[in-house]
Amino acid sequence: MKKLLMLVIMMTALLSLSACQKEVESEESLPVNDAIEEDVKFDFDKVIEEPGEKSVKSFDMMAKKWEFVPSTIIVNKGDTVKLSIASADVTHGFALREFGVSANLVAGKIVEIEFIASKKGTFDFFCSVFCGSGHGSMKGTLVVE
Ligand SMILES: [Cu+2]
Repeated sequence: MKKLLMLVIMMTALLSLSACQKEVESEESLPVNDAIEEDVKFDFDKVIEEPGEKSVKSFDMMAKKWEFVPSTIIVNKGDTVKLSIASADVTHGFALREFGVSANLVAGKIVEIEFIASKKGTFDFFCSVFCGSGHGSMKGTLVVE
């Protein structure tokens, strides 16, 4: 009777031991799963960035003595920015140095300007054609988020 009890105890011990081994095996296979998840995450980040780069932001703007209306433009990094600028009185200019933009705004005409907001930051644009006493303060701001 004692021998049978011992046998049962040994069997139980063996069974629980093999159960432990199984757990260890499943833990060993985890790093492989982690590696796959990291790859998926990397692709996911890429997808998030791409739609922003393709969007187009269009603005109608008025230039007049001595301001731009609107004077602040907010876009996202990567946006294609299209400005349709009309001068209401005399010839003005539109200059945005950081993006290589410079144009004359002849009175009575609508001038189309297009550039890509390729870097984040706050940038000043200004009138580049002398237009009178307030010329020096004829400025606006482009915010690229
Ligand atoms: Cu001016």
